Amino acid sequence: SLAYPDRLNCGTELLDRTVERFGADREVFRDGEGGAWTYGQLRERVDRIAHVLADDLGVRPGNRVLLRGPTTPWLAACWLAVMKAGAIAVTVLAQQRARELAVMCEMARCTHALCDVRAVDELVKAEVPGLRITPFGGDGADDLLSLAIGKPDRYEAVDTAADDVALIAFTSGTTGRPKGCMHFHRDVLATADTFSAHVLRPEPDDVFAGSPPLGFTFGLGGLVVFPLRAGARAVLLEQAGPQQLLAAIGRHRVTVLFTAPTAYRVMLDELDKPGHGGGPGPAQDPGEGEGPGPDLSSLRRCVSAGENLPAGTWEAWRKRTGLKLINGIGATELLHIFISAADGAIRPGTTGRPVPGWQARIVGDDGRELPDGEEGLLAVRGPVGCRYLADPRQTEYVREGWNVTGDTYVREPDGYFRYVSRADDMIISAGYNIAGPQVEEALLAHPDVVETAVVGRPDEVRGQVVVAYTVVRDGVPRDGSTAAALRAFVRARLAPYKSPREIVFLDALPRTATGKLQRFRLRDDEAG
Ligand code: 3SK
Repeated sequence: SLAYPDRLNCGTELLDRTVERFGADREVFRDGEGGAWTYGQLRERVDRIAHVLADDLGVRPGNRVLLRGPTTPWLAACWLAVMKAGAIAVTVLAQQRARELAVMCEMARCTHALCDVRAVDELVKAEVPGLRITPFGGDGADDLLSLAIGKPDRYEAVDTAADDVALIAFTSGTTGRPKGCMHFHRDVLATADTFSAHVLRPEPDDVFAGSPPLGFTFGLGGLVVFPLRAGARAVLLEQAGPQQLLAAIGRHRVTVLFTAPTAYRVMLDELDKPGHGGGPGPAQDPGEGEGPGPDLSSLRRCVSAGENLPAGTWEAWRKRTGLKLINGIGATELLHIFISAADGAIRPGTTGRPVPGWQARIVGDDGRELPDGEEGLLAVRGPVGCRYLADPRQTEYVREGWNVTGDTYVREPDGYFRYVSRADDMIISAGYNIAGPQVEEALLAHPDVVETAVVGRPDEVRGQVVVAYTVVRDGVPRDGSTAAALRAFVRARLAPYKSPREIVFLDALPRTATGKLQRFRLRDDEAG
């Protein structure tokens, strides 16, 4: 069990304690250009920024400080400084627009903002009353980094309680309305001491990288909290699309990778292109005159989360790289991943088992536990709980002490949890229950399909019919013959009633800024 002292500052634990354990000279961050920071440099910069917050900007413990910018070591340093100053970091995404920012600042009652100079205009446009914005990364006299230069290089962290709020993370969710999730100092450490410690088991020599931004707790954990807790390193990439990830893995000898299933599929496509013969798995000689392709031989752990991982993607990654993807389910409400499995414990097609420290079960709509093999709602409890900022949806999410995540799952008799769908992704057609993700998985097995989202369209006769919004590879005709071929392909794999009535071709699927599919937008289109 996790026992933390009553007084605890997660910034001090992650930074100062790690320097004490491993020394100041180890590298901690590298940016996309290869600029390297040591732990000692990070501590010095964090402490100077914390002085600016407390001495110049008037930030007091408990004040809410918005943090916004692309993924850089400076943004990570600002987050740590806010922690050490005893304030509350309100993490948002660089892509979020003025109207969204205004809503979140108002909900979180932000008094201050530290904002990458390249992302300031949009925040100014949000016109948040009373918000004091300090840019960083520029060269003005009012820039945070100019202010920090004159400050002492050590700062004594505010003596926070383990259950003081450290972080407010917004989930835009897949439903469109933001919810602010409050997390304590001890919660931040608990993510590292459960999922990371037990599943990733990082070593100080590990190099972390990934696509989720620091404004998403998936990225904050994977790129800051987990590496720092282990005395390891992270590569912080401003542009972290599949191609950039492939390049960064070889260049920085990345060992632990975090991204979503879609990115693994796109990386596989890239690796299949002529000239990409690299990888630790079964050797594929590049053709004559072709380069060796990305070198993936450093990879040790590849985490897939953020959405369902189809078994086909797991198999294809294994075949191409020799590595077993680590599937996981997490939630902003619970900060990070709570069901997963690694190495020999992995069972493809399932998410895994509750991470040590967590419990999980399947419940019916009435909250009663269901037997193994029956589909129901996933309910979990553990060291981190959901605490929405004044939101009536709190009582939907937390029921009798269990966090009900909104995912439909089955627990297999051996204790593994298998994903079925988001509870609201179930399509009911002519009395049949059809899990949209199962149809998606069947379609994704077709070589012409890049992405697909399956939703129900209201239908007078059947209640709903199955419609598949689909992105096909470049050059594949988006016409009736492709649609017919795809429908036949699904019929050959699943009960015919699950096959889409219609295939709608799109250039791209609607996604949140964190990359989650927004099925509700497709469903809204269907509902007219
Ligand atoms: O999938 C998610 O929403 C998530 C959220 C936080 C941390 C990790 C994950 C995968």
